[in-house]
Amino acid sequence: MLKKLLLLKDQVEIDLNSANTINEVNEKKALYLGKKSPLQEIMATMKDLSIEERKEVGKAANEFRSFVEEKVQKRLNEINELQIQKKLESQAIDVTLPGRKFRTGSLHPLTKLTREIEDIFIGMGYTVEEGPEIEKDLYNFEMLNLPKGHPAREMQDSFYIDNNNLLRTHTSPVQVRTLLKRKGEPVKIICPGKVYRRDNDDATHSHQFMQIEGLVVDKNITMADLKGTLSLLCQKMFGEETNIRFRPSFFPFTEPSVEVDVSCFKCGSKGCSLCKGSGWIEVLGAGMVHPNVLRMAGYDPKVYQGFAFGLGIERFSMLMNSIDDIRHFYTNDPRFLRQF
Ligand code: 2NM
Repeated sequence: MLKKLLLLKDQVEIDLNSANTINEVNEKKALYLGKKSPLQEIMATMKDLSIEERKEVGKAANEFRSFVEEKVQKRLNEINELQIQKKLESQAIDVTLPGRKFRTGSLHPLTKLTREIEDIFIGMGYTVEEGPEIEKDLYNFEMLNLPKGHPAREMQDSFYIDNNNLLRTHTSPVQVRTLLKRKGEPVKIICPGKVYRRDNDDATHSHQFMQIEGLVVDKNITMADLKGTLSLLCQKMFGEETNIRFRPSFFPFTEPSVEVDVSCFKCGSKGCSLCKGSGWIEVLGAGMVHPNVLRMAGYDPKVYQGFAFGLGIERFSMLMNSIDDIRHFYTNDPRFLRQF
């Protein structure tokens, strides 16, 4: 009987090592220590043995039980260890993999150009003024020398809200508001912002676009100041070599009024498709502030003079970046926006 137990020990180890789950280990344990195990069989025969034999067999049986329990615990520890190992492997992070790209938004190209132009004028001592997009007819037209019924209003078809209010057609009303606020003191401002004109949208027209207008009012302001200012702006925008020229024009709020051309930066004024062979490209409107505008805003035109100008931000950006359709700015395709 004792020999039988010794032989079983080898079998215990082999059996437990082939058990791969906690359940399997417990099954094997029951096989060797449970009710129908050889150990219990041996214990059942104890009552028929002598005291001497009983001692011996009892000792051997206890040893065997301890042996099995020790091996069971050892195998359970191994299985536990293996499970932890497996879990760690399945949850492993490969720190050498490339990270996920984090896409950030960016400023709209029109916002960027607006700020660039603002910076140029801030550098010349201008301040930036803003105002409402819904305007009084009074500020948008009347105080700019465009009384109700004036034929020049037709240059700017408008979106009216009622008889006295409309979506502003230019940012000039902001300048009128500023003149009224400054009450006869000198003014040196630019006014960027969105403006609205009833128009049929196409590659070069939009019913809603962005503008920057500038205004300087002080004593002894002449057209030479205007030309020097715009010359500097255009050199910063289109390159140091850029020349500008004035052509006579008409705006109701300026007298005299001019269209401003820049020498063609694409061909160096030799003549190309961009400048239509002329060597010049029209980029701005400008003029000396009309005495009526000054007077209505509370400035004596005998004492104060002023110059003003206006530019379309989309048109500037299209020229600078060879953009063929103004609608690219509004459809916001990331492939377009990413280029800025
Ligand atoms: C332009 C062209 C010429 C202009 C005039 C004024 C004001 F308020 F002083 F009368 N603001 N802006 C002006 C003059 C705007 O844009 C093409």
